[in-house]
Amino acid sequence: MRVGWKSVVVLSLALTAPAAAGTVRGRVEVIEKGGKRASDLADTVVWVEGPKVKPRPSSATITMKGKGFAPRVAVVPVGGTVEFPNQDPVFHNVFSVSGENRFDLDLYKKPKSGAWVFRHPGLVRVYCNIHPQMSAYVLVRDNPFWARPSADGGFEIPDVPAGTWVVKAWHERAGEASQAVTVTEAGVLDVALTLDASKWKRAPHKNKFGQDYEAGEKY
Ligand SMILES: [Cu+2]
Repeated sequence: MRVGWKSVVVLSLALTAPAAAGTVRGRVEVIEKGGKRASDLADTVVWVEGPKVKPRPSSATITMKGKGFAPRVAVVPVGGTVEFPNQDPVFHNVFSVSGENRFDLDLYKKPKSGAWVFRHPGLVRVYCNIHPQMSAYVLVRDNPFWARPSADGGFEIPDVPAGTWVVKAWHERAGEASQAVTVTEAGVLDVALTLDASKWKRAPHKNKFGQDYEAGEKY
């Protein structure tokens, strides 16, 4: 029997139909000094590593105000822009030396602003070259499967393709925790990640030239 072009179209549609996907749901906890659970998980991020799905374009804004960054943690997809407006009456110099995502926006204040397009997945540590106490983080992801947990640590990431992946959680004072999951249409609903911030100590960082900040600037 001759296969008409219509059958070929139907067959190829079937082959390219979206693969099965499920929800990844769970809870993150951050353990503070003395073994207490942190009550504020706002600056925690959870994501799924592995699925090759292009993230939707999006951007973020981190404002410099009162010699600090707000918010202190932003997540953008690869190719996403972060705007860094300066609302202080003094100059700031946003920079990072985090691998391929290194950048330097030089000195500016209002009405000038600065922005950077992040092109490589990973965690980017953002500082100001004038004020060592200023720090923020940009997490750059190569797929759309990330979430910010709610205050109680609960999170839900929908539409994760079926397959075996790694769920990761991050907090600036605890680093990363991870768990392998196998996602099916039924989802994975019991991910439990513990981030240990109990051993964290504030450590000075270098300026954009790789040198210590001048004495007198507080951390
Ligand atoms: Cu500054």
